[in-house]
Amino acid sequence: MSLASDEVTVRRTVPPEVDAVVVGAGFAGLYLVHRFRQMGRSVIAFDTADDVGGTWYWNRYPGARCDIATTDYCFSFDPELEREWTWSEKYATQPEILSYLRYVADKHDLRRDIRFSTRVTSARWDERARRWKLETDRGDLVTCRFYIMATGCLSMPKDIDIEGADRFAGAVYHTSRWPHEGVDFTGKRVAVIGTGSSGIQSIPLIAAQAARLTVFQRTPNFTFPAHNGPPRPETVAALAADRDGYREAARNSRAGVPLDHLATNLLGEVATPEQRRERFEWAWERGELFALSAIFADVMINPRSNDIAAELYRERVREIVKNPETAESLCPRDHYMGTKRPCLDTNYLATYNLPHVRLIDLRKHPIASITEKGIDTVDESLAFDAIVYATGFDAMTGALVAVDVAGRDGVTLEEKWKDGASTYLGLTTTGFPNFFTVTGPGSPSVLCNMAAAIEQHVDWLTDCIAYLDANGFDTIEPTETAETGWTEHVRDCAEITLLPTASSWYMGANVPGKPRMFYVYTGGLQAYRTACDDVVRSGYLGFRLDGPNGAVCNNGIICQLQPDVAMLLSAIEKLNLPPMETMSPDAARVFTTATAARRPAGPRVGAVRDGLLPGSAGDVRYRLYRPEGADPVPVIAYFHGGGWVIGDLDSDDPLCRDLCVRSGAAVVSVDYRHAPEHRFPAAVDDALAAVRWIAAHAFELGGIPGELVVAGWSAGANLAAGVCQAANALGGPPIRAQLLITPVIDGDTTRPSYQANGAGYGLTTALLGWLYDHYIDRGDREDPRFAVLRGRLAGLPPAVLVTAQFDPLRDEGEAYAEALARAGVPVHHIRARGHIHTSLTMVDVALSGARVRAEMIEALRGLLPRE
Ligand code: N01
Repeated sequence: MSLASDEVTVRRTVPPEVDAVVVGAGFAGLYLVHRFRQMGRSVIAFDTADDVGGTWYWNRYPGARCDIATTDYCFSFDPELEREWTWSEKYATQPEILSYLRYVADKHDLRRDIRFSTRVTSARWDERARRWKLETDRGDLVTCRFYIMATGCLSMPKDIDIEGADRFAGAVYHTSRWPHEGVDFTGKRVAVIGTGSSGIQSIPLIAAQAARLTVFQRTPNFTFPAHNGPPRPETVAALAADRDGYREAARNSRAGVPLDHLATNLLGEVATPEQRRERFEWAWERGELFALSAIFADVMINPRSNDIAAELYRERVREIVKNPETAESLCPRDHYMGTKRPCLDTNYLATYNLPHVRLIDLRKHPIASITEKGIDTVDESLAFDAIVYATGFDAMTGALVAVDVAGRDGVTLEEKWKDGASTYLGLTTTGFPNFFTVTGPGSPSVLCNMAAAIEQHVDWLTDCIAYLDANGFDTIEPTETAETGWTEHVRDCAEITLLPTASSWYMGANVPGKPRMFYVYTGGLQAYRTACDDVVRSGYLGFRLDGPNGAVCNNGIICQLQPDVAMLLSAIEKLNLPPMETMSPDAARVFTTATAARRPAGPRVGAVRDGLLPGSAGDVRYRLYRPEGADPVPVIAYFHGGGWVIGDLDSDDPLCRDLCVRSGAAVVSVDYRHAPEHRFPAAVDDALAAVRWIAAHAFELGGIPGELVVAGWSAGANLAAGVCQAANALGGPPIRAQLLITPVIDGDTTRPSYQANGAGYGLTTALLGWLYDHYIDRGDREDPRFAVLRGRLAGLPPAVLVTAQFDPLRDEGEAYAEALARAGVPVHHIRARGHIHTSLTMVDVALSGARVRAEMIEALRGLLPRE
């Protein structure tokens, strides 16, 4: 009998009331018990296992190891523990990690407050008592103020969903429920189903014993050699030199491991073939998951860049695996590299060169049924002595909803999350007061070093509890507003990456019927930590704190900017550039041109041609973008932004390409005369002249006569709106639709958005004032050719109008959308959440803008003739 079992026998009393109940005795549960004790709070933890360890208690299959270097994948809260414990390998084995967790439990005498072999079966919030009431499968009844689920992200095995699975008469194993005494496969015919991390780690070791090993693979995975061995010397040295500094750097890194300095600026498509190979070799040799996502700067966001890296990977598979058919089957093609959890392995691919190992590609030879003797594919019957299921988990939510947790009004977590999990910070959820999930859905968890993520969560939630007590509050619960905002932010972060494109367990796609969403926060640990700290600094923003002296609620949303826009703004702020309004117009133009020259070029279009068209006082330049193909297409006359002072055909070139590709229309970008050399109404007159000319020459431009859209961004949208009004008043040319992207509408700087968004979001109120002054006399500012809101709106062409949440011009755009609708003009108004004035047009820079442009073009298509 183990030490742990002795403890179970001796200490099976459960106090009826405690401050906190914790479910789980893995990394998170252990640290929680420790922290609560330190705070002088009573705590009891439950675990179904008969010892500590959590995931490392259960996952004992051969080859089970961590895939984050163990020098990082460990606690940092106890410096003494750090000095006492030495890891033997870069990636320690499951037994070593389990020994470590046992050591931690012993050192801090944690088992005293843990009840093993006990399942919490139900947890109900009692609103009157303001307490949670819990029951266990051993008949315990416990009341507590705080209920914390530290159940892990990957602890609930997925049901075996293969026909006939219960018929097999031989031995059956699941990697996540491996017998403690181990399994000897010597002389056995073994089947392994599943090639995720568990399969890939165990297959080489099972092959080393088995007489015959057959691997059933549905999806090939990307797997890189772990190059395991002693801990990395530079990490050991860095820890020895400055342990605190190293751990602090880890806490403030993206992945919870201080490796951010290894990231590259090299883009996959820009890299030369030699550079691509060099980066791939670096990742292959580095033996670190982090390296995969750092092969190219854009490998996780740009499909073409990812394809380049993936093809190099496939080449490597073909080099290693001798049988060409097997090699092809092992080449992943149905998902981008890194979008399903990639693996670190030891001799995985080479295992398929062994004569007694065979791969069955289930895409070509699906399983028909499991039989009493083995497995029937559609082509053959195979007999086995043992089947090993490495088929994965109901990840992220499975263990949470497995307990019957009912919050306020008896609503269960399962009911609340039936259409998808929603949390505030991955830590709390509305309707469930005083309830916390450690590494819950919507937190960085499995996309970073879990140990670092767990410590951050436990520190945050225990600090929060200390705050409640110190300030006389009984309960804490997030608001709907905060939770919705966070859920949107989690989705926004995921959507700028390729991650949601795969049918992965990150998406819940491996469990039939599970709502599909991206369950993990992809913004990184550092950004997440900042958000959590900002919530506290803002008086627990988005939480309602309740106590005998009343409730306090600073309702609101944390992280409202689109994540990439926030990054851009912070990068720009660091450049400490002079404000444009302190420059001369010429200097501002030079500056804009220099900035534009360094941007990504935008998508390829069928053809681009520059030309001249007659403006109202001489020729103006235009640039024609044609989609692929020779058929006549609708035409978009486009006016660039730049406040009538800066900007030109080049400044909006990537946007015009994007519009052309997305819409399938020809885009004619027009360069009108600029202020202050040519003040109002020179630009308006040029714009109208240009649209007349474009309408009259539609056929030569490859357009369909009469199918004309007038579009613009910012000041260009002001011109576009003015042209539509002029054409309406003059009886032509006919305009099918107008597309106004974050337009200037009347320049009324008294509107609230000029104050709220006037500084810190790129375009400033000060710069707008400078632009208006260069463009137009104060006495002319009510002229409807500038203040288009004052123009005649009835009869205008249908409009697609885009406003951005953090744009000083937002409110005038809103006002125009409303006014158009009131005047009977069909309006599709897109409110670009989390965007700034410039972000929608920053093609391939602010990636989140692509979604808005897609919506914009979709709306426009609805107004154009069908092909
Ligand atoms: O599970 P998985 P896992 N018929 O879901 C296949 C962590 N972990 O236990 O991809 C046939 O990744 C399934 O196929 P498909 C790590 O985060 C870490 O391996 O759905 N096949 C897939 O190949 C990891 O990502 C370590 O088409 C079926 C496999 O089974 C996570 O845990 C070690 C099937 C399941 O792969 C989960 O890993 C181990 C069916 N009916 C795990 N159903 C470390 O290194 C499923 N599959 C730290």
